[in-house]
Amino acid sequence: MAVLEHLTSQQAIDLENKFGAHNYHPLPVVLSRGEGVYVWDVEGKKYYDFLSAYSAVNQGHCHPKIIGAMMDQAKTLTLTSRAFYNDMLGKYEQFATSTFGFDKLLPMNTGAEAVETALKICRRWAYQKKGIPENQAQVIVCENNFHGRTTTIISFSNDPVAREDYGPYTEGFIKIEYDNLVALENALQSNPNVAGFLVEPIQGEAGVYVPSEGYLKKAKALCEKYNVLFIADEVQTGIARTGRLLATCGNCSCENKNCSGTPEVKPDILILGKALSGGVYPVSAVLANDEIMEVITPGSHGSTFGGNPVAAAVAIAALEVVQEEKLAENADVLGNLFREELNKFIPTCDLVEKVRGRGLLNAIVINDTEDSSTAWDICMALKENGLLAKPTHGNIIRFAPPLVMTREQLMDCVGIIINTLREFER
Ligand code: IF1
Repeated sequence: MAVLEHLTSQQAIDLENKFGAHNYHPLPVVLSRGEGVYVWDVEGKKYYDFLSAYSAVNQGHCHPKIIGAMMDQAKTLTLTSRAFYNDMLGKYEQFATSTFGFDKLLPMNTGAEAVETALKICRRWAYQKKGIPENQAQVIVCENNFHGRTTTIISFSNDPVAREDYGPYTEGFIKIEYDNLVALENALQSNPNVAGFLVEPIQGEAGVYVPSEGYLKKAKALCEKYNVLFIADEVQTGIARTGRLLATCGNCSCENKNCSGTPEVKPDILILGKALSGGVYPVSAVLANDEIMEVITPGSHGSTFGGNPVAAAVAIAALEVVQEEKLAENADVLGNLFREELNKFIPTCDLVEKVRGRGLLNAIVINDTEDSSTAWDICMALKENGLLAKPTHGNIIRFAPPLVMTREQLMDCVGIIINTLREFER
């Protein structure tokens, strides 16, 4: 078989099963094209994408401005390594730091790399600035967190599937209940060596858990009280996904007139990824102010591809699209509409317990046992009806379309979702 000849869906699936590691259990759909809110399978069937590659394609599939920026740069200079300067990185760093309101940016590639980078910065700040004894730094994390798949990150996961049989595990983490300020203060009071608090503004993978109003702001205040760094993992919630440029909305410059206008909390360290590139190229970043970022000195951290010219060009274009197309505002308005429509439907259907989320990061909780296949079966039926979504844990289905969706498209999708759920009514 010639490598690039056209495959049927089943042929493509068979190839992956035979030659690829089985580290995923994908929905049985083989995609070959994406444009805006739509994707097509190899047989030419069209779908609404309601996952957006886990919120990496916020700007829509193959956004022409981002693709154009990538192509122009790729034809000019792709990679220099950081052994030399390049003419794109500084421009990107200036644009991104002014967009998010920080002094400095450390460029990486994947979200997990950025999380690891943030943990290294936090630990080094703890030893060099806070005076915590060497190798004693502790970072507080939340139960049911998801921050990536590296050995250190899964060391503080409580998801057995992500963690088991990968030991020995990295030490230096304290787990507390999410959205529990008493638990946070207790951990801060009883551990003199706490360096940082790493938290998702909304726990995406856990099932789109939105914390109580004011949780992030009060958590940041506790971190300030105990001289601990507040580290926001906005890899999934950032870049306009939740109806604001950032879910923490720290001094951002978003155009969203619906924004509360009162930045809830400004992280000491901000972690970005996924839609920082519009899903076009692996780009992640860690942002902090000088007094924190200055602990990173030449040779103390790096990456072959981190900050490469293509990544820089793509990220600039991806952030410009967010601002030019007012994606945060659109996500805010359409997210409210989505939850409003589903909340009208839910009382008429015993299959669905609730809908929750912020902006266009939402989920429905299916009224069934954790181990039931109902959520999966619903996603299979949604696929047949032209909409792609996937369960997170157990009986929760995440709905996260690209932020470029129109009101008409959203209402079309609401119709597909409701009609599909009705097929499963008992
Ligand atoms: C998979 C989950 C989502 C993230 C947050 C860091 C990372 C992620 C908040 C790491 C990545 C991805 C990873 C992907 C599926 C997806 C995911 F289901 F795994 F948990 F979105 F919820 N922080 N999330 O959500 O970024 O290294 O992947 O670039 O691993 O299956 P990454």
